Amino acid sequence: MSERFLPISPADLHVLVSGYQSWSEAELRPLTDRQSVPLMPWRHQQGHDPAFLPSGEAGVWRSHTLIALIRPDGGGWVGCALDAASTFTHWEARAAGDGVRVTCTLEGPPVEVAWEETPDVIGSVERLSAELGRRMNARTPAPLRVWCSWYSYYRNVTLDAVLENARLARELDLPFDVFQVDDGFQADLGDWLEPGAHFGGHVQDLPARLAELGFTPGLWLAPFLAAPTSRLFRDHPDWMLRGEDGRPLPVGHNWGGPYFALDTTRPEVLAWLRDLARTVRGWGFPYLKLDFLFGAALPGVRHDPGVGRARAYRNALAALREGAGPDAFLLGCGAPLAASIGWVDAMRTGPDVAPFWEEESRRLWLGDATGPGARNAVHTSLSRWYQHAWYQPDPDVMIARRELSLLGHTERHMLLGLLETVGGLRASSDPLALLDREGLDLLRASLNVSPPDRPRTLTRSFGGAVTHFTRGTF
Ligand code: 9PG
Repeated sequence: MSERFLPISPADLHVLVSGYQSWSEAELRPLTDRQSVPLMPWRHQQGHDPAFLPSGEAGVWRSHTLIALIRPDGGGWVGCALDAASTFTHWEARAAGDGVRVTCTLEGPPVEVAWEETPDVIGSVERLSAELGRRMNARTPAPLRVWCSWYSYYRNVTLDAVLENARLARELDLPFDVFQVDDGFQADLGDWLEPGAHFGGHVQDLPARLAELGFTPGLWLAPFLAAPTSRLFRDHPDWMLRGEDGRPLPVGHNWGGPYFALDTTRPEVLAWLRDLARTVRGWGFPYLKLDFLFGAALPGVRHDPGVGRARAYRNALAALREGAGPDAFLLGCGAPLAASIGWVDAMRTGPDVAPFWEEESRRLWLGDATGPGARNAVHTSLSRWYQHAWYQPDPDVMIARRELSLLGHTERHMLLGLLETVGGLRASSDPLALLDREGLDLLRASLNVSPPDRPRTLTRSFGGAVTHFTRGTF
């Protein structure tokens, strides 16, 4: 652990922090505020790093990989790990009397960490983040425009619904590159190769028909997870990450129950992952949305205790990349951020957008800003704008429709502002038949790829919702 003391009043500083994985909160806030930590323990595994949670005390801020402390004149201090391949870098800034104590703790072998005092914090954040991206051979291919089934069909997606939207997209000449099937096509969590009862066919039959329409076929997988009801779990209980009691460790709660994660220090698990990626690629899916990736990096008892969490995670990503091929487009989601650099092409940098602004009670009373909602997505993805040097950022979907949505005009335009600021992927789940003239115009505008910018476009016009960006001098 290393420590520095900054002789500056905590009341004069803002702090920029980034949570562990895609859905964890990232923000820029007055240092004297309180970083929230979810009351519900199961949210610690699914939304945070259970080994390095926010503390919940006023004036104490924790961040992964990078931290910045900003004075009112825009100068201040930036700390940034320069490697994340085997080591998680944990930062804490703590108000201590009339100064601030900053500590840096490494989980894993020693790595080079940059620490600088700078007259231009935002510039330094961007420079150090780019340095980390370079050292880890970041992949930043051209961003894609994706239709994804999740944010309107959810788990009720069918083969016909995907095809119908693809046909309509072609008819309307909408500039999508990829049509991606999300969660709902598979028999069970872990049983990816067998069709689910409600999908109305086998997902294997889609690629040829999508390609005929001129779209790249995309598929969602949560490759490191298994439901207790799955064949994968029944056939290979020994493949699961374990608790201290030697039993498979439940690592989260979704899909109506607990689920388990694969122990990726087992060579047979890595072989299975490689085969899985190779199989779906062989079906004709060169675009893969790889979700709930934190599953391979959780604390727990592994077959090979000599392999640390970050390494176990990266070996698993390497296996997927090897199976999918060097030219596959891999989008990470629910993923430890810096530890994914070099293996993924794109990364979700915030929680899910939803067709409503926010679930305020969950955020304010339960301390959980990792849940779905346009507000949480805007808040967190904007606070990670500098990560475009690590992968193509995916700030999640635009919601242009007015039906099946509670978002108002201003809120839809906030999402557009988010995309234009963060850059990266463009995506939509709107059932295209629901869009009127105005909806189609907004959708087209959102599919206009633009280079990443700094979060300043939203600052004054929408000050009420993202007030933290109206403070400071940048
Ligand atoms: C499919 C979805 C979509 C979506 C992903 C992910 O913390 N959580 O409980 C949590 C659950 C689901 C979730 C995000 C967070 O959504 O982000 O795009 O693919 O899975 O199930």
